[in-house]
Amino acid sequence: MKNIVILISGRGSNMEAIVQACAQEKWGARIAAIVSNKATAAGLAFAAQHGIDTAVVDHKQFDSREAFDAELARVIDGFQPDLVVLAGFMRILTEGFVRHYEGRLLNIHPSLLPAFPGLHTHERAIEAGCKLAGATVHLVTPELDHGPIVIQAAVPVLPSDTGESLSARVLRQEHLIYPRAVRWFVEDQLTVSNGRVQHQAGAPQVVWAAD
Ligand code: NHR
Ligand code: GAR
Repeated sequence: MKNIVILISGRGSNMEAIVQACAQEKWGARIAAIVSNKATAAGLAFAAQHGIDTAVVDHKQFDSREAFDAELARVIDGFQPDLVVLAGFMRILTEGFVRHYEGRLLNIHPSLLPAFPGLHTHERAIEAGCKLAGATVHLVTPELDHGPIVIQAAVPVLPSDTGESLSARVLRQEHLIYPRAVRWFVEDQLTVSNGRVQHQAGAPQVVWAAD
């Protein structure tokens, strides 16, 4: 049984999608804990209701990123993770933290990377006149939003879109691709070479969504 630890900062809808897929599809894995940097994160209540261990490491209690990341890693390691999943986790992680979890740290980013790393991706895609937007699941490397890409979903940007309407369209696809990527990882179906991730049996690593 592999242990998955999920890091959140807020709503936790991607975390919910992973928890539900893990149970429904009977993965050979368990969600060992949900860890948040914010005590008020709504996702913590969902986790507790589902009998999943939770922990809070409040970044505001630390005077450096290194000190926060050291405590975060200590708490995570207490759950003996095979995989650490960033799901709407909003703190940039230090190189030391990322190296500690190298090859077993996944993130979902709400853009078609390498376009729009960082924050406010939907507003930036609309502002740039993009006709396509989407989400990317990638392995985390020290350079923000630059790690090897596991799967991407693409959606149209409509002329009437606001950041809110576009983020809702992208989020529906996030809930599809993130559980799929996590399942591939825990079932050892991914190979990484030269910074590229391949599904060993050739499962499609792109999702096209019209709506
Ligand atoms: N850390 C590393 N080293 N590499 C990545 O690829 C990371 C990471 C930490 C988080 C998620 C990420 C995203 O998908 C992620 C990927 C937070 C920020 C940010 O600017 C940027 C990207 C991501 C997450 N955070 C501010 C900070 O000062 C705080 C913003 C806030 O609290 O709202 O850390 O987009
Ligand atoms: C998701 O859209 C995720 O891709 C994004 O925040 C949202 C979290 O929603 N992540 C980032 O922007 C990381 N910087 P959720 O808490 O409901 O999963």
